[in-house]
Amino acid sequence: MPRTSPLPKAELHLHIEGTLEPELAFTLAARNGIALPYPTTQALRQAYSFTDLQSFLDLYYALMAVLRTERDFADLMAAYLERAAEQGVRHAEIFFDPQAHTARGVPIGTVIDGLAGALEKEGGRHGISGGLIMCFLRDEPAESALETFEAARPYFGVITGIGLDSAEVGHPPAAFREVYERAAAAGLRRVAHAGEEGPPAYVREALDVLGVERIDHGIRSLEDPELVARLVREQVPLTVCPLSNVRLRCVSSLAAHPLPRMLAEGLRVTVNSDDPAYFGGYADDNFAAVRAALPLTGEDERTLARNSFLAAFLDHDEPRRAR
Ligand code: ES4
Ligand code: ZN
Repeated sequence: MPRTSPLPKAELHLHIEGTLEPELAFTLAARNGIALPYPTTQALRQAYSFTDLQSFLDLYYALMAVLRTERDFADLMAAYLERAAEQGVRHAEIFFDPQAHTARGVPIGTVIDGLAGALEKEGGRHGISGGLIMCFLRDEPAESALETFEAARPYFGVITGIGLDSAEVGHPPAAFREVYERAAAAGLRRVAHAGEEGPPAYVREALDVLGVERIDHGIRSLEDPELVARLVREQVPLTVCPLSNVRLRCVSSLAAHPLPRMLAEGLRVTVNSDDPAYFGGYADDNFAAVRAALPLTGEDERTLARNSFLAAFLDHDEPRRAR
């Protein structure tokens, strides 16, 4: 029997800039008087054929040029929350890349005010609670991350945590120790991308040097049985993104995705959408894709949805504030 409404879930691995659909990109480009190097939304979509993480990142950063004003960031967030609500998302911890905007001359306050304002207002309207996770670009110097962290300090009241993203291989986590220490001291939660394209050693380093509470992706952890045993023992959440892994060729096909093995190992795995405008789907689209391609039971799907709430930075001991 077809499911009429999607399973309630938390989205824990979503880059807000990765929700920029071609139609909105063209709207914002026109509004800001920016020329895009593609004649139509269709032509832009046709460019979404990636060979690895870097080939995606090149387009992802280039298209951000259309995001300039507080209203642009608010519109981006509002459009995402509308899609998320349709997909059964009840809680979303949303990444953003401040350096990708400040490097273009957009003040960090413009970015955060736009995103946080819309998350509060539109999230409330859709019944979605959420938070913002400020990510640092690991292919930029650690000093830049520290400067960005300090520039964001006045906004820590609307920031849940910090993360680490962008090109992974050749950029191990340890260089960012200082900013993670400052984040912990400031009471911010800590996550990092690791084991997407990079080796299991980066996952260990993120845990041991950065003190992260979740690993984003983490699929390459499976190459290291001792690491798997530790992740199971400590129930470290792994925010896995199946459609992303296939589109960026970290995994050869959905049918070959290690998600069933990860569940069987007892890892606290969740299913997420990463950059849904680029990779072919939002949260429930990822659930539907793995349901169609992999031998998952209904109980597995409920485990994945339950894990998303257990892995969220919700205060499990406190009653949730009613909206
Ligand atoms: C990203 Cl898929 C992925 N990996 C690393 N960094 C990213 N930033 C946006 N999407
Ligand atoms: Zn990601």
